[in-house]
Amino acid sequence: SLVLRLLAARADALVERAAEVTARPVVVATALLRDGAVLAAQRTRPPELAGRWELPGGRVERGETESDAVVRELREELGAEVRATGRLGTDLPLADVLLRVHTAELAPGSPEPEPLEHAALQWVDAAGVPELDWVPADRAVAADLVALLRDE
Ligand code: 523
Repeated sequence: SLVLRLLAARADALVERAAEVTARPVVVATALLRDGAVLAAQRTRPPELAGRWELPGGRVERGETESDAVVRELREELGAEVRATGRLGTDLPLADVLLRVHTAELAPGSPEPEPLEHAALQWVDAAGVPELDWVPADRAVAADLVALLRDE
């Protein structure tokens, strides 16, 4: 009957909405690559991560693709213009988010990256990657990062 079909459609909409609400938000981390090196950024917060190094990035906002988030976060955090070029490694489940690593390159004419929201920045080559004090989640992609840098 019409009533049943309307109820079924309403139920489908509710299930879809529930999936949206319970899905873990995605945080993108960006391996910004140049001349066989990756840009590492030193966190200032929270206290347990401060001083340790990460691939810059942040939470994907509603209505934004992951590539959009990479471009926006690096503009906000580094004052740089980048292009997202691909993915690296597997998704890393953190406490309440999913960390997904993207690769990127500086756009032609981009300003040089600056630590607008980090304590410091450094370009790290394949030999330097394993030596750095990465935040725990980023440490998990170090081997993939080394392989990528060696291929470049
Ligand atoms: N990480 C992480 N590695 C990494 C990034 C960019 C983020 O382990 N390379 C973690 C740290 C936080 C969470 O992901 O637990 C959110 O990252 P954050 O704080 O850099 O992103 P924001 O500022 O967009 O998100 P909120 O602080 O949650 O607002």
